[in-house]
Amino acid sequence: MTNLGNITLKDKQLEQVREKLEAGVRLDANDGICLYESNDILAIGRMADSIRRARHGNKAFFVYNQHVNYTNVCINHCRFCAFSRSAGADGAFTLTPEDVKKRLLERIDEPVTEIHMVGGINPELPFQYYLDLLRAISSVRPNVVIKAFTAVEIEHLSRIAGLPLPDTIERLKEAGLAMVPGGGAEILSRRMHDRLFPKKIDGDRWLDVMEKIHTAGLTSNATMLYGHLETIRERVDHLIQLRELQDRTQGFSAFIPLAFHSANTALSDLPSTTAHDDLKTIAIARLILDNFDHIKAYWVMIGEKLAQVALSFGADDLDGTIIEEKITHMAGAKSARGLTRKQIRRMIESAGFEPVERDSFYRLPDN
Ligand code: V47
Ligand code: SF4
Repeated sequence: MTNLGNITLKDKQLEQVREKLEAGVRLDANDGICLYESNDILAIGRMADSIRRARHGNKAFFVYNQHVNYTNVCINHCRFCAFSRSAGADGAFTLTPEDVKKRLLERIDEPVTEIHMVGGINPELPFQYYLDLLRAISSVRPNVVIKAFTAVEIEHLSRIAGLPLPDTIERLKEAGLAMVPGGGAEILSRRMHDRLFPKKIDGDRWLDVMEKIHTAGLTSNATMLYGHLETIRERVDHLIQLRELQDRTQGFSAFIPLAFHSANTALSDLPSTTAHDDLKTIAIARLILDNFDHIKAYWVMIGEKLAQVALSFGADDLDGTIIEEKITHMAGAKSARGLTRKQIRRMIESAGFEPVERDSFYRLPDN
C-alpha cells in the first residue's frame, strides 16, 4: 500500500491508476496505455517517485564499471544499429583475448568492479574464443564481476558449441561469467522483429534464453529499445512480458529503457526521443514493473542532465562510469564517453539524492 493521496491529478483517467497503486493492485496493459496517453507528466512522475522512495528511500546507485566491445563484426544487420560492420569492412574490428587484457591494463589503477562486455554475432569466432575472453579478464582483474554476452550472444554460443543452453551457460560460468546484461530484447513484438531485426532471435526466444539463464542461477538485466517504429501498445506489452518472466524467475536485477539514436543507421530519418517521452518511459516502467528492484536512467542514452531529473521520476540507478561507450556514440549520442566517480556523485547529490556506489549485485563494495 502506497500513500499517493497528495498528488493532484489534472487528468481524471489517471485517478483509476492512482487508486490501484494505493490499493497495491497491479497495473494492467490498459493502465500502461492510459499512462502513456496522459500528458500529466508530473503526476506520473510523482506516482513513480513514491514507489521508488518506498523501495530505495533517497539512495541513488551507481557502479564503477568499464565497457568492452570485443567485436563489431555482426551478421544480424539490425536496422537500428550503427555499431556493427560486415567482416572485412572499413572500421570492422575483433579483439583478441590479449587485446582485451591490454585494454584492462590501461586502467588497472582504477577501482573498476564490473566489466560489461558485449559484441556482434561474428561467425568466425569459435566457442573457445569466448571462454578465453572471460579467462583473460579474470587473469587481469580476478575480483571483478564479469557481466557479459546478451541472450542473443548466448543463444549463438550454444549453437556454435553444439551444446544445449544449460550446458553452454555452465561452461561460461566456469570460465568466469557472473551476470548477463539486458541487451538484445529490443522490443518484444513479432511485428517489430520482422521489420527491424529479422535475423536476430525473436522476443519469445529472448525470453526463453533469459529464463534458462535465470534457472542456471545467473541474474540478468532487461532492456527495451524505444523511440523508433514501435507503438505505445508494443512498449506496454514488452513491459508486461518482462514482468511475467520476472514473476516466474525473480532473475532480473534492473530494467534499462534504451532511447533510440538514429544517426548512421538505416532509420536515420527518425528524430531523437523527447525528454518528455524519456521521463514518461522511465516512470511508467517503475509503475508497471512492480517486481523489479531497479530502474536505470542510462545517462549515455538520455544525457547526463536528463538522467539526473529521471532520479525523481522513478529511476534509482545511473548505471556507472562506463568508460569508452561505443554502441550509442556510433549512433550519434552526444553524452560523455565515460564519467568519473566524482562526476556521478555530483550528478546524484545535486539532484537531491544520496549517492551509493554498488557492485553488480547491489552490494556495497566496502561491505
Ligand atoms: O541490445 C543498438 C541497443 C543495446 C542502438 O544490462 C541502441 O546493464 C539506441 O543493452 N540507439 C546494448 N540503442 C546496450 C545494452 C545495455 C546498456 C547499458 C547497460 C546494460 C546492462 C545494457 O543497445 C542493444 C540495443 O538494444 N542499441 N543500437 C541505437 N542506435
Ligand atoms: Fe549485431 Fe547487435 Fe548491432 Fe544487431 S544490434 S546488428 S545483433 S551488433
